[in-house]
Amino acid sequence: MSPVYFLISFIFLSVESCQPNSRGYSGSSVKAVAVLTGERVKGIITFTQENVGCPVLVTGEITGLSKGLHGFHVHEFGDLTNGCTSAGGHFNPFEQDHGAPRDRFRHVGDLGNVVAGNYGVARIYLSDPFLTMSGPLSILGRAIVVHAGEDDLGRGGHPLSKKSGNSGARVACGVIGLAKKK
Ligand SMILES: [Cu+2]
Ligand SMILES: [Zn+2]
Repeated sequence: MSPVYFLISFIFLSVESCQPNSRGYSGSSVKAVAVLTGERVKGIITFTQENVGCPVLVTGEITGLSKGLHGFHVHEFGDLTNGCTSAGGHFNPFEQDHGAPRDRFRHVGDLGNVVAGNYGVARIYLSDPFLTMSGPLSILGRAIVVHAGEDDLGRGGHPLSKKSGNSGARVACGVIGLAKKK
Protein backbone atom coordinates (compact mmCIF):
# COMPACT_ATOMS: atom_id res chain seq x y z
CA MET A 1 0.00 0.00 0.00
CA SER A 2 1.42 3.39 -0.94
CA PRO A 3 1.85 5.90 1.89
CA VAL A 4 -0.52 8.32 0.17
CA TYR A 5 -3.24 5.69 -0.13
CA PHE A 6 -2.70 4.75 3.49
CA LEU A 7 -3.06 8.37 4.56
CA ILE A 8 -6.23 8.86 2.52
CA SER A 9 -7.89 5.75 3.93
CA PHE A 10 -6.84 6.76 7.42
CA ILE A 11 -8.48 10.17 7.02
CA PHE A 12 -11.58 8.57 5.50
CA LEU A 13 -11.89 6.09 8.35
CA SER A 14 -11.34 8.83 10.94
CA VAL A 15 -14.10 10.94 9.45
CA GLU A 16 -16.46 8.01 9.02
CA SER A 17 -16.02 6.87 12.61
CA CYS A 18 -17.82 10.01 13.82
CA GLN A 19 -20.89 9.32 11.66
CA PRO A 20 -23.65 6.83 12.45
CA ASN A 21 -22.98 3.73 10.39
CA SER A 22 -25.56 2.93 7.67
CA ARG A 23 -25.59 -0.74 8.69
CA GLY A 24 -26.78 0.23 12.14
CA TYR A 25 -23.45 -0.57 13.80
CA SER A 26 -23.20 1.79 16.72
CA GLY A 27 -19.60 1.10 17.72
CA SER A 28 -18.82 2.62 21.06
CA SER A 29 -21.48 5.31 20.70
CA VAL A 30 -23.02 6.78 23.83
CA LYS A 31 -26.52 8.22 23.95
CA ALA A 32 -28.03 10.32 26.72
CA VAL A 33 -31.21 12.26 27.31
CA ALA A 34 -32.22 15.15 29.56
CA VAL A 35 -35.82 15.97 30.44
CA LEU A 36 -35.96 19.70 31.09
CA THR A 37 -38.50 20.86 33.62
CA GLY A 38 -39.36 24.34 34.77
CA GLU A 39 -42.48 26.23 35.78
CA ARG A 40 -43.60 26.86 32.20
CA VAL A 41 -40.65 25.68 30.17
CA LYS A 42 -40.30 21.99 29.24
CA GLY A 43 -38.06 20.12 26.87
CA ILE A 44 -36.33 16.95 25.80
CA ILE A 45 -32.71 17.08 24.71
CA THR A 46 -30.71 14.13 23.39
CA PHE A 47 -26.93 13.81 23.28
CA THR A 48 -25.10 11.37 21.04
CA GLN A 49 -21.38 10.72 20.66
CA GLU A 50 -20.43 8.15 18.03
CA ASN A 51 -16.92 7.53 19.38
CA VAL A 52 -14.42 8.90 21.87
CA GLY A 53 -12.98 12.11 20.42
CA CYS A 54 -15.98 12.77 18.18
CA PRO A 55 -18.17 15.85 18.59
CA VAL A 56 -21.38 15.39 20.55
CA LEU A 57 -24.62 15.85 18.61
CA VAL A 58 -27.22 17.74 20.66
CA THR A 59 -30.81 17.69 19.43
CA GLY A 60 -34.22 18.37 20.85
CA GLU A 61 -37.04 20.76 21.47
CA ILE A 62 -37.87 23.21 24.25
CA THR A 63 -41.34 24.72 24.65
CA GLY A 64 -42.83 27.49 26.79
CA LEU A 65 -40.03 30.01 26.19
CA SER A 66 -40.42 33.71 25.49
CA LYS A 67 -39.67 34.64 21.89
CA GLY A 68 -35.97 35.21 21.23
CA LEU A 69 -32.59 33.97 22.40
CA HIS A 70 -31.98 31.96 25.53
CA GLY A 71 -28.67 30.91 27.06
CA PHE A 72 -28.14 27.16 26.90
CA HIS A 73 -25.37 25.46 28.87
CA VAL A 74 -24.14 22.29 30.49
CA HIS A 75 -23.79 23.09 34.19
CA GLU A 76 -21.39 21.30 36.49
CA PHE A 77 -23.72 19.22 38.66
CA GLY A 78 -26.73 17.03 38.06
CA ASP A 79 -27.94 18.01 41.51
CA LEU A 80 -31.41 19.55 41.27
CA THR A 81 -32.28 19.31 44.98
CA ASN A 82 -32.66 23.09 45.05
CA GLY A 83 -34.08 23.36 41.55
CA CYS A 84 -31.74 24.52 38.80
CA THR A 85 -29.70 26.56 41.33
CA SER A 86 -27.93 23.50 42.75
CA ALA A 87 -26.68 22.57 39.27
CA GLY A 88 -23.78 24.96 40.01
CA GLY A 89 -22.04 27.06 37.40
CA HIS A 90 -21.22 26.30 33.78
CA PHE A 91 -19.18 23.11 33.40
CA ASN A 92 -15.66 24.58 33.26
CA PRO A 93 -12.99 21.96 33.99
CA PHE A 94 -10.21 24.01 32.36
CA GLU A 95 -11.00 27.19 34.30
CA GLN A 96 -11.50 29.39 31.26
CA ASP A 97 -13.66 32.49 30.81
CA HIS A 98 -17.18 32.16 29.51
CA GLY A 99 -17.40 32.33 25.73
CA ALA A 100 -19.19 31.45 22.52
CA PRO A 101 -19.56 27.90 21.22
CA ARG A 102 -17.07 28.58 18.40
CA ASP A 103 -14.46 30.26 20.61
CA ARG A 104 -11.16 28.44 21.13
CA PHE A 105 -11.28 29.21 24.83
CA ARG A 106 -14.59 28.88 26.63
CA HIS A 107 -16.32 26.85 29.30
CA VAL A 108 -16.81 23.29 28.08
CA GLY A 109 -20.50 23.76 28.88
CA ASP A 110 -20.97 26.88 26.73
CA LEU A 111 -23.49 25.97 24.04
CA GLY A 112 -24.51 29.55 23.25
CA ASN A 113 -28.17 30.35 22.69
CA VAL A 114 -31.27 28.54 21.55
CA VAL A 115 -33.80 30.56 19.56
CA ALA A 116 -37.52 30.45 20.29
CA GLY A 117 -40.02 31.61 17.69
CA ASN A 118 -43.48 33.16 18.03
CA TYR A 119 -44.90 30.08 19.72
CA GLY A 120 -42.11 29.84 22.26
CA VAL A 121 -40.60 26.71 20.74
CA ALA A 122 -36.87 26.27 20.20
CA ARG A 123 -35.57 23.40 18.10
CA ILE A 124 -32.02 22.39 18.79
CA TYR A 125 -29.63 20.69 16.40
CA LEU A 126 -25.98 21.33 17.05
CA SER A 127 -22.70 19.50 17.10
CA ASP A 128 -20.13 20.45 19.73
CA PRO A 129 -16.47 19.43 19.74
CA PHE A 130 -15.81 20.34 23.41
CA LEU A 131 -18.40 18.00 24.93
CA THR A 132 -17.59 14.39 25.64
CA MET A 133 -19.61 11.53 27.07
CA SER A 134 -16.87 9.36 28.56
CA GLY A 135 -13.94 9.77 30.92
CA PRO A 136 -13.48 12.27 33.74
CA LEU A 137 -14.78 15.19 31.65
CA SER A 138 -17.99 13.40 30.69
CA ILE A 139 -21.19 15.42 30.71
CA LEU A 140 -23.16 12.38 31.91
CA GLY A 141 -24.71 13.08 35.30
CA ARG A 142 -24.39 16.84 34.88
CA ALA A 143 -27.26 19.22 34.02
CA ILE A 144 -28.42 21.11 30.96
CA VAL A 145 -29.94 24.50 31.73
CA VAL A 146 -31.92 27.00 29.65
CA HIS A 147 -32.10 30.62 30.75
CA ALA A 148 -34.69 33.43 30.68
CA GLY A 149 -32.49 35.74 28.63
CA GLU A 150 -29.84 35.92 25.97
CA ASP A 151 -26.29 34.74 26.57
CA ASP A 152 -23.99 37.58 25.49
CA LEU A 153 -21.24 35.02 24.75
CA GLY A 154 -18.77 36.87 26.97
CA ARG A 155 -18.96 40.05 24.90
CA GLY A 156 -21.58 42.11 26.72
CA GLY A 157 -19.29 44.15 28.95
CA HIS A 158 -21.41 43.26 32.01
CA PRO A 159 -19.64 42.01 35.16
CA LEU A 160 -21.27 38.61 34.52
CA SER A 161 -20.38 38.43 30.80
CA LYS A 162 -17.07 36.61 31.27
CA LYS A 163 -18.51 34.44 34.03
CA SER A 164 -21.83 33.28 32.63
CA GLY A 165 -22.90 35.42 29.67
CA ASN A 166 -25.41 37.21 31.89
CA SER A 167 -28.38 35.26 30.58
CA GLY A 168 -30.52 35.65 33.67
CA ALA A 169 -32.69 33.21 35.59
CA ARG A 170 -32.65 29.47 35.01
CA VAL A 171 -36.07 28.69 33.57
CA ALA A 172 -35.67 24.94 33.13
CA CYS A 173 -33.07 22.24 33.68
CA GLY A 174 -32.61 18.50 33.49
CA VAL A 175 -30.03 15.87 34.34
CA ILE A 176 -28.13 14.34 31.43
CA GLY A 177 -28.72 10.61 31.90
CA LEU A 178 -27.74 7.53 29.94
CA ALA A 179 -30.29 6.43 27.34
CA LYS A 180 -30.81 3.24 25.40
CA LYS A 181 -29.19 3.25 21.98
CA LYS A 182 -31.59 2.93 19.08
CU1 LIG B 1 -26.56 28.20 32.16
ZN1 LIG C 1 -20.06 29.62 30.39
